[in-house]
Amino acid sequence: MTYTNQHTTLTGKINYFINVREGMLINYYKNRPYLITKSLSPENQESPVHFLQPDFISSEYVYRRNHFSFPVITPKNFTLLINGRVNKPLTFHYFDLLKMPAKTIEMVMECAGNKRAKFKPRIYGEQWEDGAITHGRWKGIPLFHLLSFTEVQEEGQEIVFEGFDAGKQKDNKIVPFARSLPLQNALHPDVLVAYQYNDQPLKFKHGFPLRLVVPQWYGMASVKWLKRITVTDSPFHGPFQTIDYVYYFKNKENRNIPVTYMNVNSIIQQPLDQTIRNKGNQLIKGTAWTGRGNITEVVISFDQGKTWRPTLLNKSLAGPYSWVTWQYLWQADKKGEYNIWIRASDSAGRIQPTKPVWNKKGYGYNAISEVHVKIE
Ligand SMILES: Nc1nc2c(c(=O)[nH]1)N[C@H]1C(S)=C(S)[C@@H](COP(=O)(O)O)O[C@H]1N2
Ligand SMILES: [Mo]
Repeated sequence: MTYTNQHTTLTGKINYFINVREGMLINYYKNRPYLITKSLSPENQESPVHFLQPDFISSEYVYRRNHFSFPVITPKNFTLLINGRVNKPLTFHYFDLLKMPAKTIEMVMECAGNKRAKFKPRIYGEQWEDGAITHGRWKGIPLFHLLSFTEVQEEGQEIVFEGFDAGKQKDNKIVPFARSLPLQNALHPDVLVAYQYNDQPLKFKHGFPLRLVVPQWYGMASVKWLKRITVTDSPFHGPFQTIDYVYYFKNKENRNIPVTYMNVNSIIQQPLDQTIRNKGNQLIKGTAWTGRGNITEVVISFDQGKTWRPTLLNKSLAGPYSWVTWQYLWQADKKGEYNIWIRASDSAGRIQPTKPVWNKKGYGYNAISEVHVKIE
């Protein structure tokens, strides 16, 4: 009897405890975004699009794109060597860089493979949906400023950026993650050796202590965990710009083009593909961005592109590399199923195409954005 009582009480207590605890956990996790895992080793995760609504995406929700496992960072990794075709090779220490005159830029960083999952026929590679993108505030030292100390020689043609991470190629050769920029691009005053994101030191997974940031280019140019910067007098042929990050266009010989600037693009963040249970006004909203000039127009269609109406652009983010948010108030008075299309244009005269430009490795997807909605 006593035993049963005790047992009942204990079970009750345990149940009570489990319920309370679960309740707390449910409350805690209920509205908490998670990254969507594509692979864990190397780590590749994207952000759910409806969590990309703030203008400055906090680090924990920023997509993660890695080619290798993470490097081990020790105090000796806090130095950055600049060598090659320079008059004075120099090693800069992280703490010296923090004291130099810095620049802050607001910009979009998007993976070249963002939206790859939408290509038909399907393409091998990480199946990114819409969330391999972030918008934030990076602070760092303009690269040209560091190069003014080392002095670039006349023969200098390209600048190679090497990260501390490395791994095996198909042929078993170990290569670091390294990419180059033509000298004239590298000297652009907004190309930064960055040490902060959204006013915080970079997070380890996003390149701490130092990463390059290259506005307007797809994310592969923004090399993380910077180890060495080398000025070369000949083109660099590393695998991340000869095998990967090249547009191989089908049926067009000799048309392999390096992946550089971002295409004009957009996402719809509200509504998603969903059923809406009350008719009436619906707010449709999202963002748009480009790697050339700025966004001039975002239009919406409910009839597969036969007619388009303007959306309202919010350009409160004034930065030349910022995304814009757009919105449209839709009077959804009739029940039914709808395809909502969104199409952005930029000042360089580019428009999101109706059909994506299929390429073998699946880069630069920017066809019209689309959601399917049912009004009940
Ligand atoms: N060292 C290093 N830098 C890198 C990469 C990498 O794998 N290693 N990936 C690149 C790619 S393809 C992208 S899209 C961005 C992703 O940056 P994030 O992981 O901080 O979002 O970093 C770039 N820089
Ligand atoms: Mo990327």
